[in-house]
Amino acid sequence: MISKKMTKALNQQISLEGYASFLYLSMASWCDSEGLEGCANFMNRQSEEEREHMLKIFEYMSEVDAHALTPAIAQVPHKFSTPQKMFEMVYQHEQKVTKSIHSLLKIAKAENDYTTENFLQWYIMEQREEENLMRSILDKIKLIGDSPMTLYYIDKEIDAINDLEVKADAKGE
Ligand code: OFO
Repeated sequence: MISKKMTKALNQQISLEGYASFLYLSMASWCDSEGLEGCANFMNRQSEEEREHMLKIFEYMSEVDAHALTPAIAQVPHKFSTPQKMFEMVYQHEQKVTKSIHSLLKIAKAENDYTTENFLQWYIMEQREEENLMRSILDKIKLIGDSPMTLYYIDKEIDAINDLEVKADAKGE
């Protein structure tokens, strides 16, 4: 059994992961409406991943006899002006998620909650990878240039990155 404080904090994390899933789904839909198919594929996959991150916490809480709550999701934005602005928002959100995971770990350490500490290690690694991925995408967009003339190339690049991610997932990396 985990503490009340930890239960509350994990439920907040559920809400954050759920928000990310909806935000990325909204981004996928916007990309689609702009003809950016590669970016839409990438964001759809990210949205799915965030849902998995959320469900993983449900599963864990059930294992430790804590009550996981389905979150109320705040309205996410629907328009993102350019892929660069959109990925800047993604990167910022991932940084927020990382901070939140670190706060959870702090609570687990303070409470000698080794079980939750162990559970959170997966998220620490995941966030490191996610931040790195989003930063490298932003670097690429900056290199190519975010203008109507280069949108086609940006979209192709993001689609290629998505393919690599799908292949890595299939290999279990
Ligand atoms: Fe689950 O927040 Fe991104 O990875």
